Amino acid sequence: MSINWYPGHMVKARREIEANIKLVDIVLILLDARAPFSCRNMELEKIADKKKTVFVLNKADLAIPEATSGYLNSLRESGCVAVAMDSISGKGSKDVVQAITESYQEQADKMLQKGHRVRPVRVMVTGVPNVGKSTFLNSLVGHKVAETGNKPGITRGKQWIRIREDIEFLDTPGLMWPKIENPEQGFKLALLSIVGENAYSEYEVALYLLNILVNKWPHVLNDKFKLDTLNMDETEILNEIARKRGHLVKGGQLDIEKTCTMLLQDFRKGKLGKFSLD
Ligand SMILES: Nc1nc2c(ncn2[C@@H]2O[C@H](COP(=O)(O)OP(=O)(O)OP(=O)(O)O)[C@@H](O)[C@H]2O)c(=O)[nH]1
Ligand SMILES: [Mg+2]
Repeated sequence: MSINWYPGHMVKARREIEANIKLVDIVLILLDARAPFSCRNMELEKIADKKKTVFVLNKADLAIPEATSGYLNSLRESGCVAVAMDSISGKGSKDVVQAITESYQEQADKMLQKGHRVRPVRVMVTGVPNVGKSTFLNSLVGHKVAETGNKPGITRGKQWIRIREDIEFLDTPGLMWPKIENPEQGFKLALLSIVGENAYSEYEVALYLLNILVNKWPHVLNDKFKLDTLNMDETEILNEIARKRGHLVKGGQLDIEKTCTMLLQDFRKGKLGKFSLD
């Protein structure tokens, strides 16, 4: 077991989410489209369950589209509302807005029946670290909202950001802690930078990456690193990539550390292609 994950802030994060959920009608749960099921935290979903929830598979641009469709279908079959989004380009934002307004419809109808005016729907964003919560919020709002947040001294409770006449977002996204149930999930979360780099060794995560590439996407190794054969184990592949890339330390030995860092960076930036891991 090489993922040492002790989420010390879990209790504080949970309390914060519990408090904020009381203020909203809808909770958006952001998941990484490349491994949405590995990002889920059922304990926190149970808290969110008191409200309507919408799953947003973010970073869809980095995932294999067919796999994303499959994940969406499986979430929908289990009764969830789920959409995909690329927060860098904004692709999918219309689907997000539609999912929000549809999820609010029942509540809005009740207000009308009682003769009340329908107030804007209030929404909060939650998700594991690095899943793109801030980017998502900025993308929907259309400008950086960090500056509008509560600065020290002028805090007067929560700030709301109006993204349309009928939708308001809570300014601070709720941080959810991933719950690691098994080593495989831990490796995926490390690969996606969802657990911090202190929790794992880059070497082991790089070996995990090479293992899934060999088994599922061997062409990536051939295309990107010009390996002539994959008839060797992952540590040998790693050496071979270091050799091909000329990663050397003084004295001419292979700089495996540098190769691991490069591999993980390239994967995370999408330079090795699109991947779906769940
Ligand atoms: N390709 C791609 N990158 C994204 C997307 N959304 C966010 N990112 C990138 O993912 C990284 C993390 O994004 P943030 O918005 O800071 O994530 P966060 O969830 O707010 O992170 P924390 O506040 O640290 O928990 C940044 O480098 C973003 O540019 C997306 O839809 N596609
Ligand atoms: Mg953030």
